[in-house]
Amino acid sequence: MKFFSFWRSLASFRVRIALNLKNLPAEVVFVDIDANAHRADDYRRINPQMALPALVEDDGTVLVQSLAILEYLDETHPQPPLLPKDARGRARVRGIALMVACEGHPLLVPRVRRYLDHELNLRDTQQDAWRRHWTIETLAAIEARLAGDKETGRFCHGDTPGLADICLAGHATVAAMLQTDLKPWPSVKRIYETSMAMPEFATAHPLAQPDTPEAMRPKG
Ligand SMILES: N[C@@H](CCC(=O)N[C@@H](CS)C(=O)NCC(=O)O)C(=O)O
Repeated sequence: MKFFSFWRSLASFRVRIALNLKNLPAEVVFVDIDANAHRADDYRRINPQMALPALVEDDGTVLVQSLAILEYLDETHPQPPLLPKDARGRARVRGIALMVACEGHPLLVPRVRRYLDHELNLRDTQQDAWRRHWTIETLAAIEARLAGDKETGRFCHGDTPGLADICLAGHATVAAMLQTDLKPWPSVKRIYETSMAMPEFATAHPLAQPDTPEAMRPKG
C-alpha cells in the first residue's frame, strides 16, 4: 500500500504509529503541505479534501481520515489490537481519541491557521493565543477523563497502547512544539512519556521523518 504523509502532520503521525505497531510495510509518498503540494491536482485526485494522510491499497482503494484508516488497519491486521474487546471499552477509547481528532486537532490545522491569518488578519500573538487555548483545553479534557479512572492503566486504557494513546501522543507533541509544559496534566504526561519510550511511537515522531527539514531535527 501507499501511505501519503507529511512530517508535521499529526494525523499522519497517528497512522505512522499504527503501521509501526502492526509492523506493516507501506511505500511512503511525501506530500509537502508547506509547498501546497496537498492542493495540487495529483493529490487532490486522491483526496479531494486536500488533507493528509491518505492510504491507497494495492487495488487502488483510497482511504482518508486518520481514525478511519486506523480502524481499517485494526480490522484487517488485528494484532496487536488498537481497541479493547468489550463495547464499553471501545466507546471509552474512541471517546478519548475523538477529543483529539474531532475536537482539538481540527482547530489547529493549516487551513484554519491560514484563515485566521489571511482572512481574519489576526496578529501573530492572537494566532498563538488561539493555538495555545485549544491545545490546553484539549489537554485538560483528556486529563479529566483519565485521572482517577480505574480503566486508565500504563496507557489510556489498560496496559497496552491503542487508539487513544496514538491520538494523545499527537496532541502532546503539539503541546511540546508550543513549549507547553505538561506538568499540569500528570496522566497525559505519564502516558505520553510511556508511549514515546516505545520505538513504534518514537520513530513515527514528526521530527524523525525522512521529509523533516534538517533545521527541525533534534541536534546531537
Ligand atoms: N481529521 C483529519 C484531519 C486531516 C488534516 O487536516 N490533516 C492536516 C495535516 S495534520 C492537513 O493535511 N492539512 C492541510 C490543510 O489544512 O490545508 C484526519 O484525522 O485525517
